[in-house]
Amino acid sequence: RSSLTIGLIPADGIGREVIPAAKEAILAVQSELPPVKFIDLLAGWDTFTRTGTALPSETVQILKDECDCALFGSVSSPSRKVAGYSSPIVALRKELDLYANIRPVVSVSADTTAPPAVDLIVVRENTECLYVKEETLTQTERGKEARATRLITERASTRIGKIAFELAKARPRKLLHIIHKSNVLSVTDGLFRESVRAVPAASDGQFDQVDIQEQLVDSAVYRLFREPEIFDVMVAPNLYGDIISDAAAALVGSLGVIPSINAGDDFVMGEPVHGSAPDIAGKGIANPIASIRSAALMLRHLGYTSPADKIDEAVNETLAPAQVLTADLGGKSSTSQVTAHVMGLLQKKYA
Ligand code: NAD
Ligand code: K
Ligand code: MN
Repeated sequence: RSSLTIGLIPADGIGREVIPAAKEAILAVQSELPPVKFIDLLAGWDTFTRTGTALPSETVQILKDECDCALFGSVSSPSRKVAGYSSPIVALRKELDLYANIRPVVSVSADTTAPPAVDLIVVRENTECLYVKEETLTQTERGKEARATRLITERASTRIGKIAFELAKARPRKLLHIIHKSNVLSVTDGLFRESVRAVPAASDGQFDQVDIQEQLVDSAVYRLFREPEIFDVMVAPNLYGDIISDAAAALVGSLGVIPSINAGDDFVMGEPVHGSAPDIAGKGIANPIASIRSAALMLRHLGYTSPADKIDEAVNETLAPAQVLTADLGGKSSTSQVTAHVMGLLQKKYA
């Protein structure tokens, strides 16, 4: 790659406060990257209220034609149905075929010699399940009736399964839990489970060392809270993966530290797992760590391992001493103070 063009889509709420921190992190490691260019792009609720669309076609076109990757903040989607509005993040995942949502959740402690208490990756299928958003409302004799389509395909389950096996294979414990509810949903979740289970047999022994386990989604959450150390890589259909990763975030202190990438075969988009946090938006106190880590995860996915490692180290050197933290982690520092602290540590690594 002779250059690296990164689309920046802060979108709404705290997305606008934390995506600048991710940009700063990339600028701080740019000596190890090809020449970097950023393109600011619009999407979100605010864009919808001003232009009538939450995802302007120009944004999609520039991402496809000019960008190597992107960073997305968070969108404020209303809980009620609003005519003409549709979540841009769900649309982008489909539009760019970003079929894998990879969400590492790792605890950081002051004792750097002890293994982390929580060290897992949630691998969430990112294009189907209930997120196909085919919902209908009908008026019946007995009142209103709402239905939703839950789509599970062999193709999408197999390709997310492959990603999960590859991640598991590269980790020391090589353990994969398939999360499902096929005791009840034997057709849909049954297909997900079988498709993931069929991956090793079709992969020429590549995944022979991976230990395959299963856990029903409800007891998976229970076990996650009681004994998080049993999990290594967890692969799940879209909705379960969304819920499990927020639950796992609580185990390591805050949603404000959990990064993700939305990855496809040709494109990757970093994104903090959290939403637009209207309760704290505009106050300058949002935790920028999830976005900074998302930048690192995106660079790692693109093969830039050394700068990604340096960003992650600077984040860990900030979290472990627990002196410069935002309020969600019990601290008193602002978004800009935490960002400046991480950047200071990063600068030292390049001095
Ligand atoms: P949320 O993630 O925005 O917030 C949940 C809680 O975590 C809040 O108390 C919030 O203050 C806190 N929090 C989240 N990120 C934080 C950070 N970086 N620093 C400190 N505290 C943080 O979830 P929600 O309240 O359920 O949703 C709010 C809005 O965000 C909704 O409109 C929802 O649709 C949207 N949302 C968007 C995405 C996305 O863009 N992919 C994801 C989830 C929710
Ligand atoms: K987000
Ligand atoms: Mn979520």
